[in-house]
Amino acid sequence: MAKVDVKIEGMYQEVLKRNPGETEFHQAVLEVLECLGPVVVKHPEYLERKIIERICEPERQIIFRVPWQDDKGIVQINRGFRVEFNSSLGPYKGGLRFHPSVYLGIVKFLGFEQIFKNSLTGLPIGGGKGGSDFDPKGKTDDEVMRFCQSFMTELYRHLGEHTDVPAGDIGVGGREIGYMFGQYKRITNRYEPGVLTGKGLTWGGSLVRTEATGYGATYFVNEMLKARKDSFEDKTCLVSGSGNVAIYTIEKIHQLGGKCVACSDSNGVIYHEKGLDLDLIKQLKEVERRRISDYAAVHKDAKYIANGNIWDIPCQVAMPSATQNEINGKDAATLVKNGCIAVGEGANMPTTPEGIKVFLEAKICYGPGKAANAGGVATSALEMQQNAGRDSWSFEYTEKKLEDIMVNIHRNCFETAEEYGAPGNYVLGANICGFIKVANAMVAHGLI
Ligand code: NDP
Ligand code: 2IT
Repeated sequence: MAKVDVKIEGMYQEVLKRNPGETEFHQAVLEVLECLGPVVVKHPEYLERKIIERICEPERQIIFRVPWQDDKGIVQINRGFRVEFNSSLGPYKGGLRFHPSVYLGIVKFLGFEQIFKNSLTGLPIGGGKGGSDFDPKGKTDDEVMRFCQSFMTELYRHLGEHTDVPAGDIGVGGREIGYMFGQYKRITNRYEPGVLTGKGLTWGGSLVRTEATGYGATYFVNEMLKARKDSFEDKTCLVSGSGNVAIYTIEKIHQLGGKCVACSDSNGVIYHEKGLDLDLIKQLKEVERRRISDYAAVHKDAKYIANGNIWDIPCQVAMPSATQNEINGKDAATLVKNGCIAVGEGANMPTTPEGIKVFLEAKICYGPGKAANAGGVATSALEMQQNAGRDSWSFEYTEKKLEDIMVNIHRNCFETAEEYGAPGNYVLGANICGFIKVANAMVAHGLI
């Protein structure tokens, strides 16, 4: 990737100094800043108004104590976060992640990426992210409920349909959103569906929101393939993870004629050469909350590889859908060597900078997360639209809107990359296209 422009290099050094130890945040910032050299040449007003420095500094960061009691009555303390990063294009919007690895650096990388992702959707949403170092694994429903209630008891005062609208991310799905919505309603005495997205279908949720991130990422890869006169037909695919995003990525790949042969979790990989049995995965993961290793007990011809590396399996399309930095330089080189022609990121920042370099140099189709996985938050914005209009749309209508949004994001990234002299470079296209819209709004709003 291009070397950071001299003026911008100073800004990056300042980010390092102001945010010590937040390595994931540094990584996310550098990837964007490396693309902005040619942009500030065309737009000197961004330098004059210090748009880049302002964009790197969250508008507001909230860190709070979350006390709760486990089933044995023992007091537990977690830390909660909400980083309200940028509200130039709309209310802060972005998910909540519950995972033991969560700390400020993770929440800030996610919040920073969310600004540009949300801009790319074309919908009126700003960027934010939150979460906790709470680990939902091994907890009972009651424990999860008590944690969510305590978390919302602090967070509610910062939310509102015109202020900040959280949703799910790793470790936060329909169950957690339900408990948080209930507590919000109880504390405020207001039935305000527009305050959270990813809600249940009978209490303000939108059809297609569950499927949206995976479906959207697959549509994005489909567009990249189409741009090269190719398709998913008969392609062997890998999807890492086995959570919400992974499941609906596999589903859409199968609908579009591809064959997904492997998925994973943090313990291991399932490889099923004849194609994954998605009904079984849904039953294991969505209904029974079990581990992916249990798949092999049902399908004797499938192989469970404990601590395996999914990227060692030969494929033509890879869709990382688990977590950050899950594809390093070596994994990327293995994928390319084994004949991979397209990578679409369902997860946020799943490829390290070294891995990205390998994909770009090999000139394969590489769709970065902030473009490829934007279908989730886009459908959240559609949920907000339905809530505001006290309406609910059909599955077909909503899915068509999602598909149109993904086609548009692909086209905008593709055309921006061409305009800036880097055809086929969706990293550059996504970062520049996402940035310019936010930057122009910030210029228009004055120095705030
Ligand atoms: P889920 O909690 O439903 O699933 C997460 C999956 O990733 C699980 O299989 C989990 O395995 C695996 N995983 C999580 N953390 C790690 C880790 N540190 N190492 C290895 N595997 C890990 O989350 P989602 O499917 O919602 O999210 C997946 C990714 O997609 C995340 O990067 C998220 O930020 C991104 N994303 C999600 C959106 C959404 O709408 N949900 C929207 C856009 C992006 P295990 O069970 O073993 O932990
Ligand atoms: O990373 C993401 O875009 C999400 N976790 C979804 C955010 C949302 O508000 O739907």
